Amino acid sequence: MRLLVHDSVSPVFAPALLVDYLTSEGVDATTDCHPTDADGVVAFAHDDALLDAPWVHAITAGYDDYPVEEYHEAGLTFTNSTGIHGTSVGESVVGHCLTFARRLHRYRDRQHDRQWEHEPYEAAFTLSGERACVVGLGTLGQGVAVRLDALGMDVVGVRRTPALVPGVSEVVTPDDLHDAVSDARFVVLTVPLTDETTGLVDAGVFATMREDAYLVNVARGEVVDQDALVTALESGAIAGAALDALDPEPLPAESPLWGFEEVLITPHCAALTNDYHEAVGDLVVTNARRIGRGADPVNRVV
Ligand code: NDP
Ligand code: 7N6
Repeated sequence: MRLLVHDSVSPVFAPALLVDYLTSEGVDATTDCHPTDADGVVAFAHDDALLDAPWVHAITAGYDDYPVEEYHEAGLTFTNSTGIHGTSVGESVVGHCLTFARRLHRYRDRQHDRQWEHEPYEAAFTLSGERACVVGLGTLGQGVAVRLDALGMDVVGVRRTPALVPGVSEVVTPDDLHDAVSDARFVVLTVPLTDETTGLVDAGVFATMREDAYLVNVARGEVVDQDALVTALESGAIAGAALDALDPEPLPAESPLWGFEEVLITPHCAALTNDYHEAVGDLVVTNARRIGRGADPVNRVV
């Protein structure tokens, strides 16, 4: 079994890091062959040459940018990296919520002006006792839920299968999204981008949210109606937003979202961490071995 680590992974980690890790685990890997000559390709983005490979592994959980139907028709095996982001994204979301509650973003803004000044007395709050609504309760959602619960928050969740998961006190289905967000201080988006979730958070949802509520989007930009978000922020329908996923990416310089004091924009980095290549590598090794012995790979999409 010989694997190609595709150059598209470069924005996330140096391809050689994964080649070295796979080699150390006894899997033959290179950055330098054509997909046709490899038994599998590890990629961050699709290109048509991947259609010539028997197996493509996405280093991401989201695969909304991949032509899954074409892969299916081409008869290739396609696997993703769901399962590895609970800790990194969970900690990032805790950071977003704490930043707003403890006003850290405003102090950091003022630091650049060497300004020693308190926030208004009413502005600071504690997460403990506040409610979060987490939309999507897979790896990301559960990673978020257990951490916010540990900070004393009441966490409710939304998913299509209304089964409870650790850290969550109540789960409802998407039909009850409005009810679920209506009394939450934080609404956290951790769903995949699908036909059902495109534009899920729209003007109606913002109208239902509390005026002191924050949206946290670590899913995909398209899950939110971004024009409606700008309107909601301008009108004070919600208090603010932490946005790690935007539409489009990078967010254009002229977007009004850059300018709000209560908006925290991060460049799709909530999952980035210095052992990301190892977490992906472990999945790739597992699947290389499984495929090698004719077993079904884990995290199979098609
Ligand atoms: P999982 O497949 O583990 O979880 C997805 C969850 O969403 C499940 O609980 C599923 O439950 C729920 N879900 C699916 N459709 C709907 C719907 N229409 N309404 C409500 N809930 C729904 O995926 P991950 O947690 O690993 O990743 C989720 C997404 O997060 C990725 O697809 C990706 O887009 C994004 N992501 C972003 C990262 C970042 O860096 N910002 C990092 C990693 C992922 P059920 O089936 O019961 O509905
Ligand atoms: C860069 C982010 C995912 O879907 O969006 C994330 O896994 C990946 C590592």
